[in-house]
Amino acid sequence: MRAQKQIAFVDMAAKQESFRDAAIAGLSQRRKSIPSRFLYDERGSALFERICELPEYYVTRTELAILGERAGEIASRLGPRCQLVEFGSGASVKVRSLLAALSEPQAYVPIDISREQLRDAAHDMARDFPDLDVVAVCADYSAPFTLPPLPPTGGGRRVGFFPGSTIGNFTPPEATSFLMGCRHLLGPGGGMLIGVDLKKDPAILNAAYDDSAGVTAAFILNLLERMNRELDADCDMNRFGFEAFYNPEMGRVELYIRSLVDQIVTVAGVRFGFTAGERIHAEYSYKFDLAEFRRLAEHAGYRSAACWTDAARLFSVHYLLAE
Ligand code: AVJ
Repeated sequence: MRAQKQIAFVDMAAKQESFRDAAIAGLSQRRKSIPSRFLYDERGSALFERICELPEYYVTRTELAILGERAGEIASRLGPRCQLVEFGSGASVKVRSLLAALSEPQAYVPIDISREQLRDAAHDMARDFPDLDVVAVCADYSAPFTLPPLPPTGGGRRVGFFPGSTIGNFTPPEATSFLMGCRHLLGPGGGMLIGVDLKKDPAILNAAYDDSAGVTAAFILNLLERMNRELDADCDMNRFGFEAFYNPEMGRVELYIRSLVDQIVTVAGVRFGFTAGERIHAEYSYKFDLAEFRRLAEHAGYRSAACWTDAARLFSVHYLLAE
């Protein structure tokens, strides 16, 4: 019997870059761009949840199916008394089947930038997994040095969990340094369980990222509406459009906001000129084949220990071990 489970909350979010600074810096560049993590305000998070239910967006349901069907195999790979650290835990949905399958998991460390969602999820997890220590960390995990030292392990392996193919939002060099940062954070013998979306017929990708109901367009254009709400901006939503396509040379889906006319927009008191057709880059979603991702992981100092895919080979879940 364990003495007592605990729930703790560590708030590092004060150090975060503000949306205002990021928007002004991004719009001042020759090629305008806003970091994709700013897509996820309350409205953006709700729109993303709707994306996950779209018939065209196979990503979430395929990954959940792999994690559910292979939970036993995955759990035996990770071993007993694991400490699970989730990067970008959101509502802590995907981790549940894994935690339920693990043998005597010791601790769950959800890391997320959204304070309220994190607090709610941490309480739900502590309630539903009463033998688990829950240490919630409010932080921007894409800047690994902002994370506090993790609680000590109970003899099992420390494993990072990074589902959703969120790794695909990083460029390959960024993904490599993120994985290196995780390796240092997790310590010797650490593991990473990562969801990675696979290369496939571009028609499937184009449909998944430019859905017929226009939910992805609303999700991306919400960046402008968020600027209107929070930064006293005056973006006219009738003067902007949405564009998304798979770029096979770069192996990524590219998502943009496009100015439909020549115009000047004011954001937080700063004026930005747009020519007709000019774009704001909002997100990349890199796709990999299995060997490509293994190579990237090796560059970051891991060896590939296992990999699971669905029958149609749409999506993959990789288990990496620190060398
Ligand atoms: C949550 C970053 C994995 O890239 O598929 C979905 C985000 N953007 N549709 C993805 C997203 C547009 C999603 N990730």
